Amino acid sequence: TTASPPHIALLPSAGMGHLTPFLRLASMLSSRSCIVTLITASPSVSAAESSHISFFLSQHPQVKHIEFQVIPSKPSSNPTTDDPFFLQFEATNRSVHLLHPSLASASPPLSSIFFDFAVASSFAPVAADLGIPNYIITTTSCKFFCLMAYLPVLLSDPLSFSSSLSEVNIPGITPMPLPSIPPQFKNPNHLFTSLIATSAQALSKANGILMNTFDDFEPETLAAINSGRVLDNLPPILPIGPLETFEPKKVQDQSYLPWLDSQPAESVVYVSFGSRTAMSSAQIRELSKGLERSGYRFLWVLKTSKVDKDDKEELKDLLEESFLDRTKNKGRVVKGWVSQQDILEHPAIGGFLNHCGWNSVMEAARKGIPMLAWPQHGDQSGNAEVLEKAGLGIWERKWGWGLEGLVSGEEIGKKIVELMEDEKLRVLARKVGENAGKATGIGGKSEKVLTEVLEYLEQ
Ligand code: BUP
Repeated sequence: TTASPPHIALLPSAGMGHLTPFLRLASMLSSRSCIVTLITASPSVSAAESSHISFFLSQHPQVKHIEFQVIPSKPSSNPTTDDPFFLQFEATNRSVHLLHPSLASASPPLSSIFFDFAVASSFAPVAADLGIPNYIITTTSCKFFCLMAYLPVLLSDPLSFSSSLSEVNIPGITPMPLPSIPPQFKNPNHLFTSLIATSAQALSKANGILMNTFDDFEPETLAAINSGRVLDNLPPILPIGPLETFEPKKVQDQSYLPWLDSQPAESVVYVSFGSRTAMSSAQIRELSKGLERSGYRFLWVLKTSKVDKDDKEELKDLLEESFLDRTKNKGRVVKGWVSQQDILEHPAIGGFLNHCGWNSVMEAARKGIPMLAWPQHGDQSGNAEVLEKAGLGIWERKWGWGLEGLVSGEEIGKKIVELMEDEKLRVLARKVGENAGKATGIGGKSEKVLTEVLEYLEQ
């Protein structure tokens, strides 16, 4: 008999950084004729998440959808954080057992379930009970993943994050400088820390860990973790990136695209800090000075709140009118959601000033766009290290965590000039783009890894 295509359920967790790779993978699986069920938590934290889920489903009518209500958390019950995304991780963990009946009765029966690292601890028992292979998806770099996987060991030694040490040692991989470690990791009771440490304990129970990265981008780290040097109880780490984007082009009102069309090739710096960074108004002003000082053309996507629904400020309240006036031929400042994919694909873009959210890094890698890394929080400094080492960009370490200090316009301006004028970097970044294309092309390493997983699930 011929094998029938597998039925795969996907369970993302909160935030666009987590949802995006799941939607992309869901689209890839669906186009490889898998039966796909997308499971989403309701209500979602941001407006971007709900609109992207609806849009994805409208583009993929063949994909089944299960929506489940999360049991909300009381912010006061977690004194360590008021981050709505972290609270949603926790709430999702408290709610995923509710999914058991609908998953057990899925038709055709599920062949496998792919779920986010952030819900691994509570969902692993459900997956085990269903008796089907299960895969954890992690939405960060392999390097930062190593740190998360090893976190329980680090937390068991009070000296691991001692400020007398300059770096954190994880067996098998290059040590991580202490300033690159998220500050919350020093507090084992912080919700972010305890969530990651608890999720890490579930890793050994999965059939594999799927990762949006590729072998040429993080060769040493992938080799170390897959040879058991980091931890000896992990399942195979499966690099399948950079994930293909499915978002059709030019679906929103993108008034900046005609402007980009009229700019010379590789002349524009694209500036974005992702969906969850609320930059201070003082830093926004310095950034505007830096962009103007650099003399380069720019497209700047500006956000002022952690959750998009709270973003009420208008450009004229954030930036001096005289700045907008002086730069009206040189740049565009945009509020709201943009299609980053369309922007990064545009020939006018020559550099990317970014927070190093891992999806953004992989999108820049696919296109070979040189980056100026300015990590803001979480995994982003770890990711910055990776992209710098891979030749995709530069990073000014002394800027520290973006959300903690203030970098002057003068420094920002200088660094932008450095980014845009570094011809060697441009060549290296282009090479990264070629390697990314090879990895996902027919017979490429990432493509083979995914094909093997799907063949295994077909049997
Ligand atoms: Br903002 C924004 N348009 O306006 P990251 C983001 N994106 O297409 P984050 C847009 O959302 P975490 C916008 O291309 C990427 O695929 C962007 O994910 C897209 O950063 C995704 O880059 C954002 O990983 O998440 O949102 O800060 O903190 O989880 O890394």
